[in-house]
This record gives sequence, C-alpha cells and structure tokens, in this order.
Amino acid sequence: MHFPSAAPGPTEQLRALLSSPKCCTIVTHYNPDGDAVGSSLGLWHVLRAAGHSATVVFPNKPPGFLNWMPGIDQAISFDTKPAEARAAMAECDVLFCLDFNRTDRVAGLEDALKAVPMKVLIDHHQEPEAFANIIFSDTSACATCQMVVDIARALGWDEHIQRDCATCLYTGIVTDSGSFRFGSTTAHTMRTAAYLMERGVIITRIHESILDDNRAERLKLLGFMLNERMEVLPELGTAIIHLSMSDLKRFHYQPGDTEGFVNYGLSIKGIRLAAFFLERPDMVKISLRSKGEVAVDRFVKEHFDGGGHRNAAGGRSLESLSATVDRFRSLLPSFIADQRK
Ligand SMILES: [Mn+2]
Repeated sequence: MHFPSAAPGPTEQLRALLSSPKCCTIVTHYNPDGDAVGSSLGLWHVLRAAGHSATVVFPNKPPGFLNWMPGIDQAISFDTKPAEARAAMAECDVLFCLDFNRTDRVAGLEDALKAVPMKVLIDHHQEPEAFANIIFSDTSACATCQMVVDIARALGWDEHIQRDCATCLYTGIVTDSGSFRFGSTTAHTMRTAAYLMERGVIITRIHESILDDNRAERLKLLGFMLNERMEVLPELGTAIIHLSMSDLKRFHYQPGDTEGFVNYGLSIKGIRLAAFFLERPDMVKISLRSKGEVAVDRFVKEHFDGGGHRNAAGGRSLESLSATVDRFRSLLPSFIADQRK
C-alpha cells in the first residue's frame, strides 16, 4: 500500500488508537455490495478477536446473495432498525468507514456519521473526501477487503484472522475483482487470496454461494434483457442495455436481481464499453463498465451525476428512461473518439 511518508502514518495512528479496548462501529455505503459487506464483516470479526467491541451498520439491507456471510445476522440495517443504527453510531468511540469516499454515500446516516468525532476511512475509490481523522486510501487496491487484510496484518493481527473473518474478506476480493479477472487484480491480490486460504477459507463454497444462487426468474429476466433490451454498436465498441420498471415487474424482480447484468454487455467480443440503464421510481440508475483505457468515471461525473473507478462507474438521471438512453447515445461518439486520441 502507498501511505504518505509523513510520520506517523495511518497504520501507526490506528495502532495507537486501538492500544486499549474500544467500542467500534463499522459503516459502509448504501446498497452494500460484496466488498462493502465483506470488508465490514471481516473487520468486525478481526476487531472482536483483537479484544474490541464492534457493531456493523448498513445504510440499507444487503442483497440476498450475501445472506450466508458469517456475522451478517448480527449487523444492523438502518432501513429496518433506524433507532438501533443511529445509537450504534452515536455511542461508538471509533467509526470505521469502509468502501466509500464521500459522506453522502451512507444516505440517511450522513448526519450520524458526521457527528462521530473519531472516524477511520478505509477505501479504494478515487478522490476520497477528507472527512476522516485517519485515512487509508489506496485507489490501486482491487477491493477494500484487500486493504483490511493488509491493515490487520500490519497491526500484527494474523492470529485474529480466523476462518469466518477470512471468508468475509475473500468474498469481497472475489466480487470486486470479478473473480480475479479485472485489471485491478495484481500479484498482491493473488497473494492475499492465498493467505486467506491459509487462514481457512473454503473457496468452492464461497464461489458457489456467490455465483450459483440464481432464482429462475432472474435468469429469465437476464434472457429477456439480452434478447429484447440490448443494443450492440460494434463501430463504437459499445453495448447499451436497459430495463424498465414494467420489464422488472413482468419477471418478479427482487432487489439485487440485476447485479452484474452490465457485465454481459462487456463480455461480447470487441466491446470495450457496456452501459446499463435501470428505471427506478425516482430516477434512472446508470452503470458503466469498460475495458483498458476507456475511462468511465470522469464521463459519469460530467454527465450523469456519479463517479467510481476508471473501468466501473455509476450515476443517475432524473430524465425518463428513453431520454436518458438517448442522451447517452448522443454523447457516445465524441466520448469514444476522445478515448482513441
Ligand atoms: Mn469496493
């Protein structure tokens, strides 16, 4: 990891902070994904093993495909238990902020987050806001989970990384690295995964839990989308897919069903950019994925009120679904031309 050289670095600050037992609360971003949930629960396990008390708070409920994760049943979701979630934030000595770079990413918990005097940020997104007292930011890390492993090991906590902890941390690395295939996957990622296997992770079980968890309706929705709602523009190396609320209703949509759908566009030979537009009651949610040098984060920031990583970014639009897709289509040729310069 690349820490600022000015002493003391974040690891030493954290070591000093945790030199006596602390009451820790861990929060992650709204719509928590595998890395958000995995890093939160992984840190929760390791903090407890190291003699601290800890509570995980999610701004809203994680998707069902993560329900099996060790410890998830003891986490508090703000959407179902708002008072408990607020209390956990108000009463902690230290608030760990995992896998997000701006305070508004915790949605309804933003005020509660800002009110905590001691915050520790562990995150791999671009350009983090400096809202925390201790900041671990590594935009080259494939997952926040990988950073949590590095930090725990730097603190000398290897013995506290037991199977359940390692299982959570491995899960986030798998989901955020696209099962070790995105460009963010490094030799260090592989070494971290190997280390977690040595700590007891049973990888077949995790990969099955994550990947072989489809409902038939979800696969039918996917089939419908690929057949009826995907537009491939070979000359622009782009695939555009969209789903309306009535499409979702037809296939008995459940939250999380469209997770990963955008990647099917990117799996087409010659496609370097995939865009997915999902109609919600209050907005259109936009997910962009790209390969290589095609930088989607700035594009989304400029045009669709969002951000992310170079090859994976998300945004939103308050226009209608068709107007949003049309606007994207009209911006596309010059965006692609810029990438080719
Ligand atoms: Mn992440």
